[in-house]
Amino acid sequence: MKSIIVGTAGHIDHGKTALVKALTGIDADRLVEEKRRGITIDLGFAHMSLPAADGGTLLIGFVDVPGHERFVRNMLAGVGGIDLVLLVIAADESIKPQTREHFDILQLLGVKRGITVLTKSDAVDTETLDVVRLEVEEFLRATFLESPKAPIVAVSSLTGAGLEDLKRAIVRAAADIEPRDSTALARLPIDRVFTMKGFGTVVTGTLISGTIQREDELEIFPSGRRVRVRGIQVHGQSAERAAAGQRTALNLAGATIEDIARGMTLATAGTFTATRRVDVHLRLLASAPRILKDRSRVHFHAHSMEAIGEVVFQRSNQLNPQGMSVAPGGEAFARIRLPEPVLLLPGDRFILRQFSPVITIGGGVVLDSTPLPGLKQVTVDALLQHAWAGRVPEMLGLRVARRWYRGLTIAQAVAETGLRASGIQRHLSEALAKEIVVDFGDVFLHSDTMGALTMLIPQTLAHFHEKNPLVPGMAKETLREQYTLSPEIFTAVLERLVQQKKLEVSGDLVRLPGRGVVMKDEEAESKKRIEEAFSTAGLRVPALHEVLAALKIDRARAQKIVTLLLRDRVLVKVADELVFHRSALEQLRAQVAARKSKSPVIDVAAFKDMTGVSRKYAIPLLEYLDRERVTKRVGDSRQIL
Ligand SMILES: Nc1nc2c(ncn2[C@@H]2O[C@H](COP(=O)(O)OP(=O)(O)OP(=O)(O)O)[C@@H](O)[C@H]2O)c(=O)[nH]1
Ligand SMILES: [Mg+2]
Repeated sequence: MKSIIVGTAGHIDHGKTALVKALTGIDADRLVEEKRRGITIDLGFAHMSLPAADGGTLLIGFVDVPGHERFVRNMLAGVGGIDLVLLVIAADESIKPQTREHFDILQLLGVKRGITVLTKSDAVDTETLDVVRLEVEEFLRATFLESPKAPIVAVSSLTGAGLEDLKRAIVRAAADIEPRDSTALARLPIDRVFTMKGFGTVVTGTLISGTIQREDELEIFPSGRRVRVRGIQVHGQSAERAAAGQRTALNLAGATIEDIARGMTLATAGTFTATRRVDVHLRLLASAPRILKDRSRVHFHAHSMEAIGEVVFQRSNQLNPQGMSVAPGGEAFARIRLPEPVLLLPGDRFILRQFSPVITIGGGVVLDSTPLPGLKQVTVDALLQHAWAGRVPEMLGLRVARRWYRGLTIAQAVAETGLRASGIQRHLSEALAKEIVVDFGDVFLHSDTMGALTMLIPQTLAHFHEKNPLVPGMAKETLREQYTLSPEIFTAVLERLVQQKKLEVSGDLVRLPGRGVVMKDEEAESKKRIEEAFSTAGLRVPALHEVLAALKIDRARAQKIVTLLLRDRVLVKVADELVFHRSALEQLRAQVAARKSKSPVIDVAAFKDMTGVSRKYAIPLLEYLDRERVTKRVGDSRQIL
């Protein structure tokens, strides 16, 4: 069983709705106003099945669109998901303005297949029909609807003439239609929302990719609301699942009609993010009335959504070197800024309509719906070129490269491309084999980034050693934070650098090979002496400058050793030029604490008695104890805490 979506297109009153009814028996004009005025205002839907060319069944969902120029925006909301178009041209009127506009839209949307239907054949004589046929052939030359590749069929919905020919043509065309990818992540652009008695909220749309099953959890974009699929209908029949390429109605739990509107998208939950910026390739129709200037406001239509967007041309791309405008018939890479986030993915088509008066002026394809801020123009251009040329592995490689130190997670790659994780792996397999891209668990890092890191990290360490000659190494965490690396990538990069003997790791420290630890003999000796001088002195410490003066090494090196001892808290600075060994201060604390039970208060005289130090040392030591909250000053005495 194959499912396809057939859309109508063409000028007002040319017989689109009558044709759908003649084929399916269903009147797609469902609104009271449509019936009263005899015109289509909004999208209409119908369905039928035909025996397929291969003996199976062909399920056909019809999307009938309005021809009135005022309702082109409704036409646009429905035409996005179609596989085959019936371009309807009334034999008694031939080509009219919306024949052209709809046909432009079909080409801009990249619709690949179609049949031209000359309706109302009963209303004209054979000569007229032949003339119209010639006119139409001329109009369609060198397009996807060129005859005879795409047939032209004359019909009358009134008499039924030609309808069987048309059905045969549809079946033949359907055989060549590539089925949409039902294994991809699901996306359903919503074109209708309503409540149904006994069911609640129902949405409809053309499932453009993936499969939706009953009880699936889906996410509404852009709101992010999660809903559950209570029931599914495909072509008016209840079903367990809907697959890509089917007109789908879903009964949803978890949302009311106030939460949902045409233009929103239902998609696989927890996977995508909506965006306000899309990088695109756009084309301006040769018939566009004027040049499209940078920062023009336009009506932007994609799938069933529409918004007012701003076009900003990419500054330095080869397609429009001036970067400031595009002439009718021209093309360019551009960024579209949107007022509200929407869910769009690379490959999605869009239409641009002039801000005012509203006419179709162009369209194109989304190349990147997650442009990152602050990238160089060359990086942006390269990505757009690869995406535009359909070079998926290169495009993915650049997506990895532009994430620089942070790398690209598989989840991000899926969200950015709409590809499944397995597809990402497959497209990157060659780059991984050649180590152009390196894979750390769930994160991809580009070899350029790897190269930069393996060069820069040793430089950072060299700089560190130069500034801290007596420190054995740089703290790993400090180094990692400096490069904002994830723990996994950091560990892997360090491992690689260790293998290459570009650095050494010891405990929590990283250092250049042979650096940091080796203290020259004289320095090690001096360090020992300083420590000894203070540890043996207890609280009656010598003056620091005297200790240093007695050493063999010069003053600057001696001072560095003191800094190191202070950093490691072997020595503690209590006041300027007054340094104690840690053990002496610990003993003092114990002494003070032991005294508390006897007398909770101590004055300077008692302190001097207890410790045997002079007043010169007693005051700074007591102030130190106050700071350490061992004692608290009360008048001239201290309370022991
Ligand atoms: N004689 C004749 N009249 C037709 C035929 N098909 C449609 N009509 C008439 O043409 C008028 C318009 O037909 P519709 O099917 O509503 O036209 P449409 O293209 O759907 O119009 P919009 O949706 O408003 O763009 C109606 O009055 C139909 O009865 C046909 O094959 N022969
Ligand atoms: Mg109609």
